[in-house]
Amino acid sequence: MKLYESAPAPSARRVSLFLAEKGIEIPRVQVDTRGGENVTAEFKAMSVNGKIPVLELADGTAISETIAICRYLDAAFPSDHHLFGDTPLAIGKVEMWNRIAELQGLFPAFQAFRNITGVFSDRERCVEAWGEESKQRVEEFLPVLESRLSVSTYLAGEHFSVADITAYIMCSFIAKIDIHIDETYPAIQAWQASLDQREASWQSTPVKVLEKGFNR
Ligand SMILES: N[C@@H](CCC(=O)N[C@@H](CS)C(=O)NCC(=O)O)C(=O)O
Repeated sequence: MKLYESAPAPSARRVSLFLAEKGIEIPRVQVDTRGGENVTAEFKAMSVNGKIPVLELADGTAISETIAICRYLDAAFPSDHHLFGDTPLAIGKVEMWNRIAELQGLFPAFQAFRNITGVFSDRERCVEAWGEESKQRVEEFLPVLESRLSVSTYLAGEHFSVADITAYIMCSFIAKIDIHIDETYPAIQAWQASLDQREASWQSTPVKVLEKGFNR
């Protein structure tokens, strides 16, 4: 099993935090996305969306999409640490909050960053107005997050879940579009601080084998 990633990228960090929480280590290959390694025909032959992260299994099967990778890992390495919930109600709530955090927070943040900065204008059309609109949607989502975290320890309830990983990554990524979690958001700040203290090492990426470059 190999994980193709670009370690500092937010989608790669989501998988890294999931792995750290589960205590799983897998070999990783660093893909230079800014340099366009992920848009080569070779990479696209493996990765259906042409993006990182991609998990390649021993038989060559490739799984794209962050949450699909996390779900695969969760099933392949069963443990009592249930990041997708462990009861029908918990599973439903985790799914709900993870989708809300993605659809209303993280993905608009990606759109804002990409369309405002034009970082990937070598491979996609960038529409600055769409970037600004997306940024505003992120700003409008923060009060939703604040109000949820002011009544709940974690996003989906009293247990830490993959939804917290998604929202946490969003909250740190938005600095790139000049949105900051300041004192207007005390509940978000307290939740961020508590996640920074988690036992699983969130600050360092556990890397077993670090290869540079995409060589198949
Ligand atoms: N929906 C995908 C998004 C993945 C994604 O946007 N990956 C970015 C890095 S965070 C990437 O590969 N960017 C390079 C590019 O778009 O060419 C997922 O959740 O895995």
